[in-house]
Amino acid sequence: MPQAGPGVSPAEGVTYVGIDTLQEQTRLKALRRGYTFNLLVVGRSGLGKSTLVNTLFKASVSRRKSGLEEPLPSTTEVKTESSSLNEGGVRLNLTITDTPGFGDHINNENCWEPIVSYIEAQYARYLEEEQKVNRLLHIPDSRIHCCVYFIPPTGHSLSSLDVEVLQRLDKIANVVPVIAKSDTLTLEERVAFKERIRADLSDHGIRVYPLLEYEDSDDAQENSKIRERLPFAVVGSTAWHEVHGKKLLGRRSNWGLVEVENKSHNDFAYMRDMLIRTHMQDLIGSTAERHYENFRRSRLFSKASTKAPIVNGQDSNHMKNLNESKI
Ligand SMILES: Nc1nc2c(ncn2[C@@H]2O[C@H](COP(=O)(O)OP(=O)(O)OP(=O)(O)O)[C@@H](O)[C@H]2O)c(=O)[nH]1
Ligand SMILES: [Mg+2]
Repeated sequence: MPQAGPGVSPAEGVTYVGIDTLQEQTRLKALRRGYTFNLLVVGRSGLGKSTLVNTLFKASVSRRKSGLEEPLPSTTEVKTESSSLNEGGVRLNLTITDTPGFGDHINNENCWEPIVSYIEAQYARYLEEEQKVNRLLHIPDSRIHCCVYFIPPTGHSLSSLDVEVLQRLDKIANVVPVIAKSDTLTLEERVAFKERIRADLSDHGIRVYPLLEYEDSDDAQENSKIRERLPFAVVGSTAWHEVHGKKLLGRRSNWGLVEVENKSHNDFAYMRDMLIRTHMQDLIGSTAERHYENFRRSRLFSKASTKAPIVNGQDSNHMKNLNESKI
């Protein structure tokens, strides 16, 4: 009778192969390598994008700083900030890219171009690395996994500029819409505004994350709850306030304190939870599987259709690529 031990399972006569350790092997490898999550904030000028970037870092990354902060200057260039987090042995490199606001000019034609170019440049960079003959085993990932789009808290409907920008962004990235400065709306106004925006998004065929057609049945319930809450009505602040001996991020006014992370005050915590706690892996995966894949396909297709002539029996584009990869 076979003995239980290395190579032999306790069950009689069955040799233990060890495939049940595959999951653990994959987990350990992922832990060692760590995760990268890249977020982009986009919207008109002065809607609180930079404030929200700082709020996210403070609420998710550091709780050490305290006191009131200096007012933020208007953002004039694309700025990327990273932070390395380590929780329970899992390493996460969280990168948030802040963009200058747009929509201030009389003519706002093509004001979305720098943002679209930025997102595509990250895909192009990845593709270039992927196509090298001697490519890196783990290509540094700067692709935007989620684009948080700020809607002005007008209480009316989506403006034509917002529609135009969103129609371009949803084709190339996962877009999560948020109502900026939602503390300026009453609770009833918020509910009505959310409904109006959801209707506008659907009327204009704008597809925001999480997309119904790609979801697993396991995620259906959670995703439908998120969709009912979209766009997240957020409040940003980098100022800590002491309430009952606890330090809280919030915005104080004459009539009280709006707590950033209080779910009955605003949706910041719901948004943060979706981005970091529940949907990060799906945002990363869907960027690679759908948006990057679309970019890759169309880039390679257009490259193939403008293929360089054959020189001395060799495809000159291919030779150029080979030469570049040797450098
Ligand atoms: N009421 C309210 N004000 C906010 C909120 N978030 C930011 N602000 C204020 O709005 C102003 C502009 O904030 P920024 O974060 O610089 O806005 P921005 O979108 O980065 O601006 P640009 O870089 O110029 O596009 C500042 O005075 C902030 O204090 C919010 O949630 N509610
Ligand atoms: Mg800014």
